[in-house]
Amino acid sequence: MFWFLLVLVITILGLLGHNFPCVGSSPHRILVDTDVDTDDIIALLYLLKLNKSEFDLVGITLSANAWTNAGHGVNQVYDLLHMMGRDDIAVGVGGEGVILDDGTILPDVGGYLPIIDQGMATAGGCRYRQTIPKGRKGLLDMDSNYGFRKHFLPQGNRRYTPLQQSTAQKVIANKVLEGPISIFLMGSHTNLALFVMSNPHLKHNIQHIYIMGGSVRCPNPTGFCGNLFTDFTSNPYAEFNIFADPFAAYQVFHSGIPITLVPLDATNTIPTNKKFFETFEKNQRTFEAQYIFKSLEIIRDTWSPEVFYSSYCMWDSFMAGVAVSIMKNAGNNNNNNNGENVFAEMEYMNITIVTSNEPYGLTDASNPFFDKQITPKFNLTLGGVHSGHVQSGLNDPICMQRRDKGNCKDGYTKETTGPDSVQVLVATRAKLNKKNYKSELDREFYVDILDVLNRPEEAGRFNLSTQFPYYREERFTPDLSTTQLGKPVIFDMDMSAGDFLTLFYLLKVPVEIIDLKAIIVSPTGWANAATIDVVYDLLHMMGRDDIPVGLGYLLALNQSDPTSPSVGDCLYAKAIPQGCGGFLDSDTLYGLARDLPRSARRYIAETSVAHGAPRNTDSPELRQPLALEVWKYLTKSVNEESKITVLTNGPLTSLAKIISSDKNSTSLIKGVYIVGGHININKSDKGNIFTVTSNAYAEFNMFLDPLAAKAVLESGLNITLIPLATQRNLTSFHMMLNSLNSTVQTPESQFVHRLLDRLHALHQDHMSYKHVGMFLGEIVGALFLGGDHAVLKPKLRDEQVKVIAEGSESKDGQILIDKLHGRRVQILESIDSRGCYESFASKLNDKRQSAVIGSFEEQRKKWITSPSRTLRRKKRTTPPSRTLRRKKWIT
Ligand SMILES: *[C@@H]1O[C@H](CO)[C@@H](O)[C@H](O)[C@H]1NC(C)=O
Ligand SMILES: *[C@@H]1O[C@H](CO)[C@@H](O)[C@H](O)[C@H]1NC(C)=O
Ligand SMILES: *[C@@H]1O[C@H](CO)[C@@H](O)[C@H](O)[C@H]1NC(C)=O
Ligand SMILES: *[C@@H]1O[C@H](CO)[C@@H](O)[C@H](O)[C@H]1NC(C)=O
Ligand SMILES: *[C@@H]1O[C@H](CO)[C@@H](O)[C@H](O)[C@H]1NC(C)=O
Ligand SMILES: *[C@@H]1O[C@H](CO)[C@@H](O)[C@H](O)[C@H]1NC(C)=O
Ligand SMILES: *[C@@H]1O[C@H](CO)[C@@H](O)[C@H](O)[C@H]1NC(C)=O
Ligand SMILES: *[C@@H]1O[C@H](CO)[C@@H](O)[C@H](O)[C@H]1NC(C)=O
Ligand SMILES: *[C@@H]1O[C@H](CO)[C@@H](O)[C@H](O)[C@H]1NC(C)=O
Ligand SMILES: [Ca+2]
Ligand SMILES: [Ca+2]
Repeated sequence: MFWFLLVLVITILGLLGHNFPCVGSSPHRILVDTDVDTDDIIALLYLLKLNKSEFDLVGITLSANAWTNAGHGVNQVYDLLHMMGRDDIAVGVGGEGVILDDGTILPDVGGYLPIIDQGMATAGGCRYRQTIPKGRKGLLDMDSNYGFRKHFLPQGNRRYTPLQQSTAQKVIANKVLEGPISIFLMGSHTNLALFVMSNPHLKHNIQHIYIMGGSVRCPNPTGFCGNLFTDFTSNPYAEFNIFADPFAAYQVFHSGIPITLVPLDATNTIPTNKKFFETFEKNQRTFEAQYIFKSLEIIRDTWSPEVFYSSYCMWDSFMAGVAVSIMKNAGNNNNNNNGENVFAEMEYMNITIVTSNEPYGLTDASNPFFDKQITPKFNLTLGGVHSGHVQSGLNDPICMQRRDKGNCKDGYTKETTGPDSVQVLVATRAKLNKKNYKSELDREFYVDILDVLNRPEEAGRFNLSTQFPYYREERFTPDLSTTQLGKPVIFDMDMSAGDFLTLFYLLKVPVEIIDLKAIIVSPTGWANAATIDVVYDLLHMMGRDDIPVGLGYLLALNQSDPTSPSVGDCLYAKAIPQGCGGFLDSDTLYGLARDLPRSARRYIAETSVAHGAPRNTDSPELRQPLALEVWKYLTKSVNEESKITVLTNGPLTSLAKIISSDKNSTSLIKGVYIVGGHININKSDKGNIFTVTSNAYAEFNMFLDPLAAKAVLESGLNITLIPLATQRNLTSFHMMLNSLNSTVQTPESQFVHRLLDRLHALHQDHMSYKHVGMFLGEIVGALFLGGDHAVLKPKLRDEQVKVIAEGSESKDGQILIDKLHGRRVQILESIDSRGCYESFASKLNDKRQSAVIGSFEEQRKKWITSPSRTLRRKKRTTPPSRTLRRKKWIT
């Protein structure tokens, strides 16, 4: 009864709101769907600063199939909201739902993939996404907001937690059900399209959709209509937000819901020009203004300033301004059909979204809506606008028929008349500043945004360093001057869960046995590049801020584009799920990364002219070193006795690149321990690539970069392979947890215990986590390298092997025994699992070489307590057995 009444009340309220929008003076409710680029952050902060009784931002959902990686994006949004005192705003991302072959959309589809490629999993190709750089000026910079996010934003309690995170679909549904709402789209349209396609009965509650995206009337100042700067040669028409999922955009535009579009046509007329930038520099009276200005400053300094001033435009923020002004003018009568507003000239245009290229009705292998389908997916019409050739990638030959100009138009917001067009209100240019003669800023919106961001009302409460009264950045390094150091080792990791377990272990092996010289991260595996910050934090916790961390290559060999090397295909990387158990979880270390203390070291886009930047940034010395630079630096001091041992726990991309770019490198490497590879002994002995069913016998670390595996194998290096069969001896969460559960514990063993506990629970609870057991075996390489062989009882054999790397998805990464042409390697045939669990646990529980700062919680306490008191307490609790003495620098 209660529920019935509640539903009735909500329904009545909904109806009232819908039919009589003039009732009372309730605020305009807004939901933002964002890809968390810097300009989205500006737009979000702008909206959060508005008078809440006029504009109420009620929900934020993340569009995670283009310019942001879900785990990094969602935590950045949580931190932004915490700064603004708005922990109440619902945030949605991802979801594990699927779309069936017949077009049935099951609830909670994650939106990680464009609708055309969405099937039964969150793993999948990168047809459109491949135009986005994975590294600098791309996902790495968005995920970290150029490195400035970790430096500035406070940390609150909200964060991504596996299986507890609200999904985008749920948040949209809840907010739409609660009453009339306007939706602002600032990224791809996937989330909203999925919502309207599966909930047509709720459309009436969406009053209006405001969109930043598209490019209608050509050309823009670059000479092209679109902005696919990495892919003009195949598609000069599209703009990124629409291109990320043209079919979704089509669904949104043709949904019947009123639409206002702010395309590049308009945003090109409001760049972040020099005058605006300099005025902004002098006007940073709030934390949010500071955050935005400093972000823009790094962007300017890492781009060339001329390019920045002319082409870094106000995209999403301008849309937000125009939308809010239109809503304000509509007033309570909701009557502003011509979109009167103070910031932009508006015009009605009839447009459509191009989702496939003429001639239609041709089902080549490019179009999964029709290809191999008995009835086309979603009952689409054969011969209709969705049935032509769909751009398949950067070098799609069909898109490059004309010399030096591409002819594919996927994602083009094309002006057209006829039955397939929709009438849309379009912003054509930014209005000049007529009102405010005193201001030197020549656009109305320039004045407004600085005014809004600097308002004392609804201002941010703190940044990271003002959140805590005794905040300081420290660096911990051990004093090893009198220690006889052991074997020099480089650890090359892809930041999978098992690699973090491995790293903890390596740091616990006495430095007299293993001297961990450097870490190389290879972001061609289970985690995205920005996760390098988790590595920095772990090292900080363990008092090892002295260990250099080099960022490896972002694309597997032969995957990068010959003309735009920063982007490329994902033939192999597409095997990693985007959602649960995949990137989302690795990037956040299953939600636990934020429990590590925060290191002062971090990825940062800052750089200097000496390293190829157009100008020196504020702190060029903070620049993120690359894998090859770390390698060069280490090998300067290598001699015959101190040759380096390499342990790889991921794809071999970085190692292969190092070998090929430094011919002397092989003579400096003593041996390589490779965790990975599968040698099947019979048909039923399968590999572990569970997402690529056609390839039954490969193992991930080989498959993710087969050419690199081949290059390393054939390099003549002394290789020990720790294959899947041996790793698979370690699959018991129970035994591992039990061995760690001793009366003596260290902060690191507690952390590892929590991580394993969580993996174990997820493994039991949810289909999407069935594979996580395989991460346990990743520690075997380090154990073999640093552990006691009497306990581990390793058995080795020699074998001649080769790895398949032919560009064939169904065979690549498989290892074959070949007595004639194979390379001789040592294979770790078996290792005692009990010995492994015990060695691992006893090292982690060892009080020596233990954490210098146990957790973020401990760091937080230190930052809210006066330093003199902290020192007294520290003295009492420091165990005398610690061999690593601590040195601190306060920077
Ligand atoms: C916010 O808007 C309401 C209603 O229009 C008004 O009463 C109030 O004074 C405004 N607050 C501020 C700080 O402008
Ligand atoms: C945080 O805010 C304080 C006070 O405004 C400022 O001095 C400091 O520079 C800010 N921190 C950063 C990293 O910008
Ligand atoms: C758009 O189409 C409508 C009919 O669908 C037509 O009345 C109108 O004139 C068209 N507008 C433009 C700008 O072509
Ligand atoms: C496709 O059409 C058939 C028959 O008209 C209908 O039963 C089915 O629900 C439709 N499927 C979708 C996804 O619209
Ligand atoms: C790299 O890929 C291209 C096709 O994109 C192929 O022709 C070439 O053989 C590949 N190279 C290697 C070494 O596999
Ligand atoms: C390789 O070693 C040779 C001889 O030691 C040296 O002359 C040469 O400079 C080295 N090359 C590189 C790239 O370090
Ligand atoms: C390779 O390294 C192993 C120890 O890691 C050693 O026993 C073996 O002799 C080395 N092989 C060669 C050819 O150097
Ligand atoms: C750890 O040990 C304690 C006491 O010995 C026990 O209560 C607890 O259940 C154990 N936890 C696990 C995960 O085995
Ligand atoms: C697995 O571990 C057991 C001991 O727990 C050992 O007897 C066996 O040889 C190991 N097998 C492999 C393949 O490592
Ligand atoms: Ca955006
Ligand atoms: Ca790994």
